[in-house]
Amino acid sequence: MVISTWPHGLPANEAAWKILAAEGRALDAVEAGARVAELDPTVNNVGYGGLPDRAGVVTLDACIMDELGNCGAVACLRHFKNPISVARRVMEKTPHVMLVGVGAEQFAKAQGFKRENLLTPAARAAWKKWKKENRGASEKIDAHNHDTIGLLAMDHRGNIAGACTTSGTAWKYPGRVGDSPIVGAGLFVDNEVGGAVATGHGEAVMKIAGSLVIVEAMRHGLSPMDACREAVRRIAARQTDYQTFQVGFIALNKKGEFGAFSIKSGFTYAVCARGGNQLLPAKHLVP
Ligand code: SD4
Repeated sequence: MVISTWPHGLPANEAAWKILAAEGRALDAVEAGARVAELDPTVNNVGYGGLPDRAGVVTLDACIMDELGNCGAVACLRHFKNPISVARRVMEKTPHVMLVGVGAEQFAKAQGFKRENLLTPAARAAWKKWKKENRGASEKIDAHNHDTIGLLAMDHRGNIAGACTTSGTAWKYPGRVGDSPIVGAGLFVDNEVGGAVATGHGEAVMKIAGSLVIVEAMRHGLSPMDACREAVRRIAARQTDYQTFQVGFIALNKKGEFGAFSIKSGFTYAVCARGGNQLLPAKHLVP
């Protein structure tokens, strides 16, 4: 099975499912699913078509994790449409876990990835409008400005892998990196237990190492949904402004049970298994 964040999880799940149904590996499935959202210019918080930073530059963050506990990540990557695949190469072809900025771009180029312009006319127009309105600080991620994709898949061997990819918050400070490429924050997988992925206001997720909290809570017996609820509870307990932003988590355990929880209403996730592919609303803490 495969689960993923937001409505664009549906087409992503389809791509992942093709691999899972053919008895492929969970790692290949989550990469294929993430690439669908990255290449879709209408998904404006991921990959090509993502909204830029305050200087008008699109910078991407991604990480991927396999069933053996291997992981790879890129952060603040410009010019490459599929950061998830670059992250996988970091995992498979280097002794490192994460490459950032210019170094990550040089690595991507050396690995044969094509350098491209990521700023679509629509994203550029949105940036110009933001500049003109001079709204100042980066926007917090709320109901209307999100759509990072995170995926968790379990293959026919029962192995779990995960992927998370984003262009981060719109109008962020140049150089800002969120939770999505940080192993333990935006994504964590422990094949003994399960996996978790985060979406929403990344700073809030990083402060509690959100995905790790969820996997550890599942290790101690919580259901995927209760584990996601526990991570949201920690954010609400420690961050007094939690009602001003959105965070959503999804999780999958070794039994194939899944769940999600968010701070506010409006967070949906896509669940695909043999019976079909459907979008479900997550339970939430506040209306
Ligand atoms: C970030 N968590 O960079 C990401 C953004 C996101 O839906 O999830 N948007 O903070």
